[in-house]
Amino acid sequence: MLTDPIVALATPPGRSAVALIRLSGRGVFALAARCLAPFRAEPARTVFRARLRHPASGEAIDDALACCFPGPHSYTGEDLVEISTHGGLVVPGAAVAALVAGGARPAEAGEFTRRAVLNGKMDLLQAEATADLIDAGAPVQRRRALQQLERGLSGRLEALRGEILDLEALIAYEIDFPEEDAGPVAPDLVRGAWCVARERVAGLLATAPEGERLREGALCVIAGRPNAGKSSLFNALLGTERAIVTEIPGTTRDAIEAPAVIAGFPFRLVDTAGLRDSQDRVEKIGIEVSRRYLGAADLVVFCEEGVVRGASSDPVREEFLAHVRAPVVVVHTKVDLDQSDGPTVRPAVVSVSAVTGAGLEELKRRLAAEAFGRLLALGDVEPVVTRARHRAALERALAELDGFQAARSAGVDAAAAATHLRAAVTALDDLIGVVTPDEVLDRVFASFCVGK
Ligand SMILES: Nc1nc2c(ncn2[C@@H]2O[C@H](COP(=O)(O)OP(=O)(O)O)[C@@H](O)[C@H]2O)c(=O)[nH]1
Ligand SMILES: [Mg+2]
Repeated sequence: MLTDPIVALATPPGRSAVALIRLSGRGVFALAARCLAPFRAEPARTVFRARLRHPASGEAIDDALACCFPGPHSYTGEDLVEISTHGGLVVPGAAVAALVAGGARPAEAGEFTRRAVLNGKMDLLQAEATADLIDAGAPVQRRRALQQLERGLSGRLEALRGEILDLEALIAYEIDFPEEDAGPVAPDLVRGAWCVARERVAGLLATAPEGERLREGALCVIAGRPNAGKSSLFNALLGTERAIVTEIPGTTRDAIEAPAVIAGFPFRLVDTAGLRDSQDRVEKIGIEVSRRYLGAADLVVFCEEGVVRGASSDPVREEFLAHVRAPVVVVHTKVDLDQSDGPTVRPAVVSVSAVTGAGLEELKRRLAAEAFGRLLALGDVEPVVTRARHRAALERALAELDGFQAARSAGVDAAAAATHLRAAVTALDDLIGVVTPDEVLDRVFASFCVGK
C-alpha cells in the first residue's frame, strides 16, 4: 500500500490570493507539526491558524491556515492535511520545500486520487470524472463530469451488473436441475432477461462516439471556395478576430484551429484555405492541409456565397460533398448583401452574415445538433461513456452477452454458456475498477495534474 507521506501544491502556481497544499500518508500529522506552530490535529476537520516555518532553519515562511482530516474520512482515505498559504510564485514553493524537508515526498501526478481509488473512496470512473471536471472547458463537459463523479455511470453499470448476475443465477438453477424436460426455468424468462441486459449495454455503447467527442471537442472544419466568407464566419463563431480577413481570394493559406464553446458544447473549429485549383505553391500546400482536416472532421461547414448560391450544380461543391464522410452543414454567407426578396434558400441550409450576426445563433444550434444530437436527445440525466477505455469494456461485455445467446441457441450446455455471462460481468468490473491492475491505473492517472 502506498502510504508514504506525499505533498503537493493543489492550486496552480502564479499570482493568487491563496494557494492550497495537500499532505497525505502515514505520519503526516507529526510531519506537519514539525513545520506548523501551533499544530492541532484535533478537533478533526477544523481550520486553525499557524506559523509555517522551515523545520531545519526555523525561518518563518508564511502565516497559514491548516486543517487535519484523519483517515479514513479524507479525500485519499489516509491521514491528510490541507494547508492554505498566500499565493504567488514564491510562498507556495517555499512552503512545499519546508514540508519536503520535514519528511514528505513530492507527489506524482494524480497520486492523491490514485490513493483514493486504492482505499475505496471512489471508483475508477469517479477518478476519471475528477480529471474531466478539472479539464472541463464547456458547460456540458462540466455537467457530464459532475454526473459521472456522482456515480451516474457507476450506478448504471452496477445495476446492469446486477441484472447479468441475476441471469447467471437463473442459469445456475438450470445447471443444478439438468434432467428436467424444458429445464425448471422458462426459456422466455432467460431470453427476456438477456434482452434487457443486452439493450442496456448497447444503449450505453451507442453514446460512446459523442461521449468521446465531448471530451475532445468536435472537430468542425469550415470549408468552401476562396472568399466565401469562411474566415469571417470562423471569427464570428469564436467571437474574436483570430483569422485574417481580406477581400483577396486565397488569404488563408494554412489551417487555423481554435477551441470554441458552441451552445454549451466543446468544439475545435478549423478555418481552412479555400478550395480551388491553384498554381501558388504555398496555397497548394494549404489546400492539401484542408483536405486532410476534412478527412478527420466530425462535422463540416461548407460556405457558399452570392453568385455561387442558387447555381444548383456547383462543381466544386459537388466534388467536395462526394469526398467528405462527415455530416455537412451548408451555410450561405453574407446574407446582408442579399438583394433578392423572399426565401431563396433550401431549408437544409443556414444563411448567415458575419457582419450583422444574422443566422449565427441558428447555425450554432445546428452545429450542436449535428455533432451532439444524441446527447441532446438524452438530456443530462442519462449517463454516457466518454473514453476509449469505457467503449472497449462495453464492447467486450456485449460480445460476451452475444456469445451467451449464441451458445444457448446452439444447444451448448448451460454451464459452458454461463461462462460468457461471467466474462461479461468481469468486463463491467474492469470498467468500474473493482480490481484494477497497476498498468490501467498508470494510464488513467497519467493525464492528472499534480496535487489531485
Ligand atoms: N458584407 C459582408 N461581407 C463579408 C461577410 N463575410 C465575409 N465578407 C467579406 O468577404 C471577403 C472574404 O472574406 P473571408 O472571410 O476572408 O473569406 P474566406 O476567403 O472564405 O476566408 C472579405 O472582404 C470579407 O470582409 C459578410 O457576412 N457580409
Ligand atoms: Mg480565409
